[in-house]
Amino acid sequence: MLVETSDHLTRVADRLRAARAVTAITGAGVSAASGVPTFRGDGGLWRSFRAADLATPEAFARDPALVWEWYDWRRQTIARCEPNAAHLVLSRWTERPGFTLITQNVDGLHERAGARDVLRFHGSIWNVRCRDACHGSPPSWRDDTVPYPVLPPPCPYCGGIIRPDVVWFGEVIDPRLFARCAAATACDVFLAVGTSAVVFPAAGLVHEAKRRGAFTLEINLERTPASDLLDLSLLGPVEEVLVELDRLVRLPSTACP
Ligand code: BV8
Repeated sequence: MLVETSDHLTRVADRLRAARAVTAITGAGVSAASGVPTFRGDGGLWRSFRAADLATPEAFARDPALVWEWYDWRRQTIARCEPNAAHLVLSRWTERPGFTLITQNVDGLHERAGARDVLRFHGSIWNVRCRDACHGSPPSWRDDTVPYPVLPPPCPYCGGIIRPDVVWFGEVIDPRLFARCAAATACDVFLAVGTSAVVFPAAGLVHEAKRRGAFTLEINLERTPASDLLDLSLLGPVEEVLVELDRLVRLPSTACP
């Protein structure tokens, strides 16, 4: 895999090395090697449900216990997972001035790998909030309880119930967060890493980066609806491709003087 794309990788490494601003958005493919089920791949099903059937306010209103069974199962699964090589490379890249890491993932593995200032586009499975935004409760708080003894978990402030502090389908992205992510599309290189590019508005960020003149590429196991738009599609396991890219970036430049 790496051999046939080595010239592409070298080109990308040269661009990354020379870039003033680099932005990456990650999806579930980055965490697949850690054992976290992706949304639309083989692991995308839970019992007979698709993620999109459960990750909605309507599903939660209809059956909060069922939705919490899914989230509690995911939290238990993720708690047993470790960051993989892709998370570690991206964590190192967040130390570089001008680098912005946006993730659609809610698993927290980028942060556990040490990444700084991760823009969590869809929130975190480890944060919760009162379903009713009760008077005594903060807007969101961290809760690492695994597994929950009772589902749905009660709100400690009002005795109602809590919900995962994630963005469900049909819910809007926090406008301030969205503005920071949109601003980060003004960059020299924009990477879409391990995402099927089907969920909007996250998938629209690469289109915006392209419109603003960034060199745009995806690193994925398969082509996506964004592939034809991008300057380059690197097909391969992201936990291998990013490691090789990182190695090349750290070599002296190969670009002609
Ligand atoms: C919004 C948090 C405005 C929850 C997630 C009708 C009504 C309402 C809205 C819509 C509608 N029609 C369309 C919409 C918009 C909707 C949308 O985009 N729907 C899609 C499905 C058509 N979006 C929204 O609703 C958004 N809000 O639009 O607000 C609005 C409001 C009201 C009405 C209209 C508009 C909010 C969307 C947020 C949903 N929440 N997550 C939770 O996680 O529990 S999305 C969920 O999908 C995850 O966050 C996930 O990250 C994200 C994207 O999926 P991917 O990460 O790409 O994962 P996937 O499995 O799909 O792909 C993985 C890829 O990796 C694959 O390509 C695979 O090949 C590859 N891969 C696997 N292993 C590897 C690999 N690649 C490399 N290496 C490997 N090892």
